[in-house]
Amino acid sequence: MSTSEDYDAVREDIKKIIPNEEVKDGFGPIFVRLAWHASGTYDINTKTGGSNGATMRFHTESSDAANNGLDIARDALEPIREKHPWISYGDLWTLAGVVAIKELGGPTVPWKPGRIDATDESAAPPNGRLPDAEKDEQHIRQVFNRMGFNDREIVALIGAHCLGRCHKDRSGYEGAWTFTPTRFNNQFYVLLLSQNWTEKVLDTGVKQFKNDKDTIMMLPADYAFFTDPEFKKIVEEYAKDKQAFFNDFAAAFGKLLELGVPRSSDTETATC
Ligand code: CCH
Repeated sequence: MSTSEDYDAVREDIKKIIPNEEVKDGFGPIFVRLAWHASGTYDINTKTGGSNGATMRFHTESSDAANNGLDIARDALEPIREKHPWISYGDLWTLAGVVAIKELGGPTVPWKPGRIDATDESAAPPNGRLPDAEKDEQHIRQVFNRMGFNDREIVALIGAHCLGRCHKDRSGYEGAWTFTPTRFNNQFYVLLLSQNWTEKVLDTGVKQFKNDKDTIMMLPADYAFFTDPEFKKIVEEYAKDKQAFFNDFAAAFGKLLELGVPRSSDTETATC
């Protein structure tokens, strides 16, 4: 039985590899994306998908176009798994996201171990469950409602786009959302409201939004948080109140990582 000291040792090892001179933005942002994509396949109706099982180890899920580039995060974590072979991949990937948020200046996200790795591909959810960056607010609500999130939680979660960037060779999109892509803050909301966003078509034919100086970007799906009046109200609140964002983000991200994780009363108390 692993103790909380064992998990602390894993946390320390994750912290050590997050800053990396050779990797743009280090590994923090991509660890957050890995934790989210491992969890965001959950379907509340069929109770399938989610981080339990770590099914992104299998071809079906790793080859979903939405997961392009996440092999970089999984490979970076592999030496930590080799050093601590008792930890499940599901726990390691979600913990890496939580540690990254904290290391980059964000809130403490509640996290519990207990994910059990699936042994074969049959546990993997079908492709296409993650949100499509090209789409609008109707699609976003559909996808996040399927996971069990309401408007306020959806707006809080998208604030993670303060971190990292889009890579042309991974998603087809290009650029960072903020001027501080290695700091967890409420700049996604501040910039969404304060910059003048216009359409930009990349040479690949992909459409995104740029600010006047073309130094930062928004995806069409991000821009929907500006145009949808209900989303926008919450965006305005988080742009003004960083603490409200941090509190709501920590709760929503913690909930995301728990989706589909079996909990008995025993593991329920083994918080970490
Ligand atoms: Fe995201 N995200 N995301 N995202 N995402 C991308 C990158 C990151 C969408 C699309 C994209 C969330 C929600 C959405 C991160 C965290 C979260 C990319 C670029 C696309 C496209 C990938 C690339 O090219 O490398 C869409 C659409 C939605 C919802 O509608 C949520 C929720 C979270 C976490 C809570 C992070 C972090 C990144 C940066 C990764 C990096 O490598 O820098």
